[in-house]
Amino acid sequence: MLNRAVIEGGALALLALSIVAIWLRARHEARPASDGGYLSREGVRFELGRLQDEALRWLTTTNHREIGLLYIAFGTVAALWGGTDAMMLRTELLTPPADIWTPETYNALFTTHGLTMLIFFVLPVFFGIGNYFLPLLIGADDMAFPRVNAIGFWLLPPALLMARFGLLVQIGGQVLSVFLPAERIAFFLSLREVSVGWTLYAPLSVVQPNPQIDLLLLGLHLSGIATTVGAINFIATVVYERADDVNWSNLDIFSWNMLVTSSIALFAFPLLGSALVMLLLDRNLGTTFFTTEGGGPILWQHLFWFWGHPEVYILFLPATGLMSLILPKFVGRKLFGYQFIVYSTLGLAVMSFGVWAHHMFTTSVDPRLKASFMAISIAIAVPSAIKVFNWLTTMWDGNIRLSAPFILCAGGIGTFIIGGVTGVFLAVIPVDILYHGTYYVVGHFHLIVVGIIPMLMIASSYYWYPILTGRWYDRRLAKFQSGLLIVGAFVTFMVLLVIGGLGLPRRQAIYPPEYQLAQQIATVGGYVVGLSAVMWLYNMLVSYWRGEVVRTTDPWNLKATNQFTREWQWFEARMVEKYDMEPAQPETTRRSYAPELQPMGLLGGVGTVAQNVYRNASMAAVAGFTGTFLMTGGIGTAIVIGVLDPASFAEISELVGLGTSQLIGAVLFLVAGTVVWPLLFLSFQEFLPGRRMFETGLVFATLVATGFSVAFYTDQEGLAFLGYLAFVFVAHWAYGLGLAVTFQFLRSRRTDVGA
Ligand code: HEM
Ligand SMILES: [Cu+2]
Repeated sequence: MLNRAVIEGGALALLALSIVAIWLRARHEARPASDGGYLSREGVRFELGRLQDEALRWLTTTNHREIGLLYIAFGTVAALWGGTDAMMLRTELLTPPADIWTPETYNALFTTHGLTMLIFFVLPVFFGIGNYFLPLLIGADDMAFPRVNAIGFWLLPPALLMARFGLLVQIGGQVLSVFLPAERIAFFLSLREVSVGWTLYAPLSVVQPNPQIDLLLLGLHLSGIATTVGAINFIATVVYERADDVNWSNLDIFSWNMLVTSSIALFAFPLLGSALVMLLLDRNLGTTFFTTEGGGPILWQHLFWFWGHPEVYILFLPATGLMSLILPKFVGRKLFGYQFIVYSTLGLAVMSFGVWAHHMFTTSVDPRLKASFMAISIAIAVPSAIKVFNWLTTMWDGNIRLSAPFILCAGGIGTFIIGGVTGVFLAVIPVDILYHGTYYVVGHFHLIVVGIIPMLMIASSYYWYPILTGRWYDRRLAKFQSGLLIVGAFVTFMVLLVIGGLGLPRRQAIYPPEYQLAQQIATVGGYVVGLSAVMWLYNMLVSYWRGEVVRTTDPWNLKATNQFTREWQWFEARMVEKYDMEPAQPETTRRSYAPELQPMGLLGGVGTVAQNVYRNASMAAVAGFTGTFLMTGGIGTAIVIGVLDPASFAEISELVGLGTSQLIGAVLFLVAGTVVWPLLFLSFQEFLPGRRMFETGLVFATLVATGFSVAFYTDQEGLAFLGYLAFVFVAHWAYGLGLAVTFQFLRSRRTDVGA
């Protein structure tokens, strides 16, 4: 067995040293010494003095951009620390027995890994990005309360140190043990890292004697205060500090998301704080909130998840905000469905408080209550899906620029779709009872927390690098790094979904040998993710000194598509003032893709769709009838030759609660084909530029057919299966083309009449 403190301390020290070395070297090469000689004594003193000044400046700053950078640096340190834990976890899993660390150490690793990443990495980085860019995006001079802002940040480092004091003490103990006999440093060997799991479930967290648990609770409490303080500041800034021309209907989506995330945090974190205090009291003063004879261990789970589920949306929403902000810039189209995205964000915020018990489906909570949590948990997928569809539609027919930020956006959407859909499965009680204790859950949430979340953080770091530093990052390295991150994340967590589906329990250092190959693949994937993170850091550090200098005020050529948003306008003004640059002039502009000059107001999008539906209802009915008629031929033939089982129609009527009747099912199917789908098709088609009806019809039909073929599948095999697929798709294509042709025809007649 290896000593955890030695390995982890050594790894972190090596990492820190390399960072310093790379930074110094890059800086040195950027500014060759004039004489190549040694610094004179005066020079040394001067350098020291400068260092002091710099340190003082960073310790006392209240400037929102500097505090933003501090947050980001802090979050990055936490990510490296939590990431080292993760690498150690995955290394242990290379072999079935617990042969590198003891099972106890393994438990400590996954506990601190989870807490460090969720609490000290994700939100601090998003608060950092928010601090830097939100005031620029809304035209504010600074955050509403600059000093409170600084306090909010400076509470975090002591919180992290407290939470991870166990490891620090152990590392200290290992260093001292070189000089001192073991009995003199007994204290240093007594604290251990917490090993009760990141969810701190009672009764284990109450009865385990390790005093580090108390320190951890205090550290988490402090971080909760820091978060609350920061959240209040964001809310006040967005509400009160907006420039005159920024209103609720043209507030950028990132600021919307920071506002909503902060609001969720404001309601959720006090609960965590109270729960932590109660646990502290139980541990130290003999209260019985969470003991069996008192409130019971389940009470802890309620309190914890009442914070815990909203917390996952707190972490996730800023990433979606960045996506909605960055993606349009790289496809040259304005964000599709601004209003829908805002509403879905607000919807998520409310709903996120009504689903917490889906983490408790295997406890003794009353089944009738569980059913309502199941319903809301399934429903919460709707606002998430709205976002995804809006992003996809934003990309539709766009002018895609294959640069690193775009690659990461695409990867983020991909990981989020799989992470989200697996969550919907888990929201179904019987499914969750099977998978709750398995790697499936680990796969589900990591596809989000190692998917869209870090991907969008990194995408924004590249996208805004010119603003941050006035230089370009290494663009080839960045593309490579983005690809690695996406591949690594998919390999690792898809494998975990599979072995979880096969039933392998999570949180175990030891596992049956037949899973070894899968675990090894996941570990290699994990290393790839780690490698890509280090590459990102290298790129950020070295490019700061050696990156190509940005020589235009519009580095992403955003003016060409009328997307030169406020933060870039700020950048331009600064470059003009500081370096006498000329404001960039685009060679061409494309108005059709530009954001509307006159925003429609928050209700505009909903109104447009409603109007659209109303105006086109009769046209939709005719086209729907034609399409459905054509489709019925294909489906009917499939039933007659026996490759499609008509019994599946009964499930439709069952689904809407009308009993198992094939006839009712078939009627509903036809009604949907005649009315619902054509209207949907029309409302979307209105928004698609170019209006290429036939392609749109085919794509639309293919999507519907895919859903149909999954829903109606009844174990056909071999030739029958092929026949089934062929008929389903051909029938739907006939439907899609029928819709498109009819629409085209009716439209042309309409304009004829008009002329
Ligand atoms: C489509 C929306 C989502 C649904 C329906 C959903 C559903 C679920 C369910 C039912 C569980 C409980 C599984 C179990 O423990 O048996 C779960 C676990 C989890 N989810 Fe999600 N989820 C969604 C989105 C997210 C997002 C966006 C995140 C992260 C930012 C996330 C992070 C987590 C985490 C961390 C856990 C595991 C907690 C643990 O350690 O037990 N989920 N999810
Ligand atoms: Cu949840």
